[in-house]
Amino acid sequence: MRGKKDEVHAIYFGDGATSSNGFHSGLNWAAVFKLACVFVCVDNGWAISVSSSKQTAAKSYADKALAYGMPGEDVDGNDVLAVHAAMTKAVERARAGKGPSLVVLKTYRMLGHSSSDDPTKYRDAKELAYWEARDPIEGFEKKLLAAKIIAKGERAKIEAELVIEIDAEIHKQEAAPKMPLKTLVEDVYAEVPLHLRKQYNQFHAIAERLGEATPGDGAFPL
Ligand SMILES: Cc1ncc(C[n+]2csc(CCOP(=O)(O)OP(=O)(O)O)c2C)c(N)n1
Ligand SMILES: [Mg+2]
Repeated sequence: MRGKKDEVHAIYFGDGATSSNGFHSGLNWAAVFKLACVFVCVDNGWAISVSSSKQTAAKSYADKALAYGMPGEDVDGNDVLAVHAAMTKAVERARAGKGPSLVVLKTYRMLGHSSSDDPTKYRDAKELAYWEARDPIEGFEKKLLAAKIIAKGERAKIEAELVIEIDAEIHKQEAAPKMPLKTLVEDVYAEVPLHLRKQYNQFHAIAERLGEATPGDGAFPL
């Protein structure tokens, strides 16, 4: 609501998040107030070890949009152009003041949820092979080669250039000053509530003891 007139916000979340209260109240609120946003569910079929069949009885996560009065669309998340087309449509709708949409990108998570998760414990190797054959980058490269937009070997060159660009940004951010510790509790409420001020002050005492606090990180008055 505070955004500039042509500003549109995309909210990305996994299939697992669709069972949380925030998903339902967020979609409902955004639709009622016709907010300029696009909800993007990255549906990889698994929420850590919980499969989508245990997550929802709906045919698709996109069907949930109907209840909130917004369009919901299932998209092949491994097809770059299909994703671009669906997002363009949803962004234009939001920008025109017609309200939010839910875009569900069907894809797969090739690795675990995190480095401490072992997906071989709950997933079938056949499923992995099925998705391996549908790698979105391989597929897009094939399309670009067939359309003669890129030449053979050009992908490696693009990748090398991107690694250099990402590396430079990482070095820049690593050298940037640390964020003030207080931002841990200052980014949600207009005024930091008492329970967070108390928690922060305890945390700040520890940070000071460990030499991690800098001037300006000082405790809140209670
Ligand atoms: C509000 C909240 N509830 C529960 C959790 C615990 N939790 C962490 S990840 C996760 C599943 C997330 O599923 P998804 O977004 O589909 O992630 P993926 O396994 O695909 O990486 C859950 C329930 C959490 N982090 N926050
Ligand atoms: Mg998931």
